[in-house]
Amino acid sequence: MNTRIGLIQGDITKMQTDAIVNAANSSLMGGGGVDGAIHRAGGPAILEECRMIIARQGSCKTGDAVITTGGMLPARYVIHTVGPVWNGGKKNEDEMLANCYSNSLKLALAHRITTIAFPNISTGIYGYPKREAAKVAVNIVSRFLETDHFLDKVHFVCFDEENHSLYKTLLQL
Ligand code: AR6
Repeated sequence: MNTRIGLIQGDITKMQTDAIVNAANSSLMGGGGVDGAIHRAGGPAILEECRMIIARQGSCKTGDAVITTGGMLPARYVIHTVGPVWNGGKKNEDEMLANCYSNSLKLALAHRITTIAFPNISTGIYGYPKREAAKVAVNIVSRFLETDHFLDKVHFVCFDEENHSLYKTLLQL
């Protein structure tokens, strides 16, 4: 059990952390699932900044992360990352998913963010098996925290009971 990792079942848009992470797509133009919920709750400022990012750098690649304001959300920032679409497991999905978490955490540190909340990236519309995704997420975040001493708390926010129970077991809570 790592006291710098928290587990919550609920809606990530309600999190009062410095940043919340969005499971976006490479266009950064919004979508369904958690992406839709974040844009709805955060308002148009987020989409406006996403547009500027796309104009500057082009699309956001799988595993990469970018940062915008949180708009009307309680969180100050939204870190948008693009998870892999599940393709059977032999297309480097695990590495790309791990990159989502580590690149989001690196970006958080660059902005002096100390509290951050992650959804279960790729486990909805993108079809990544929940158990496999949870193992990747817990491993990479735990490893990251071994060498980082700046972050206070990383929350995993699970929307559904199945993910919540998988994380509970993996985190030994
Ligand atoms: N708070 C926390 N978690 C949530 C919420 C919420 N409000 N709503 C859904 N989830 P998904 P993906 C969970 O489909 O699989 C979008 O259209 C959900 O139960 O949101 O990475 C994007 O634009 C699931 O466990 O993201 C992309 O096109 C997890 O969030 C595509 O979907 C991720 O599910 C990304 O697919």
